Amino acid sequence: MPVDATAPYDDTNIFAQILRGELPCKKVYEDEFALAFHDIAPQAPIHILVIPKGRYVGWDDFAAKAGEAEIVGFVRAVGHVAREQGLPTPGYRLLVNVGQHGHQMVPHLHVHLFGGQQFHHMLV
Ligand code: DGP
Repeated sequence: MPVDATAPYDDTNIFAQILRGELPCKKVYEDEFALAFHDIAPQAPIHILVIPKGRYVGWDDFAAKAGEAEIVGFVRAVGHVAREQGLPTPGYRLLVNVGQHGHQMVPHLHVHLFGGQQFHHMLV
């Protein structure tokens, strides 16, 4: 079942457990604001999830409640990962699923970074 992105943060969610080091992940980058790791079920040759370290269910509470340093730090972390993966040229795709209609399955904000292939049209 997709999550309710307006629900209170649930500290037992799988990405919270990864952040606390209770579950493993294939980490590609970490800094003060973000952790990036390979998706467990990749949908493209490169499929990385970038998550903020703060307790945000989805895009909306992140945008509303995160501090400016957190927002800037998180956005820069996504860019850093893309550069580290060699993606700015030829390009890549970012995706954020939000709530039920967005089919968000994990209630901790995550940006999907897809690359390594030619994408043709929006995923729907
Ligand atoms: P979304 O539908 O946007 O909530 O995508 C959730 C993604 O999280 C999905 O692509 C699969 C991935 N995922 C779920 N559980 C785990 C896990 O335990 N480890 C990793 N690395 N990825 C996971």
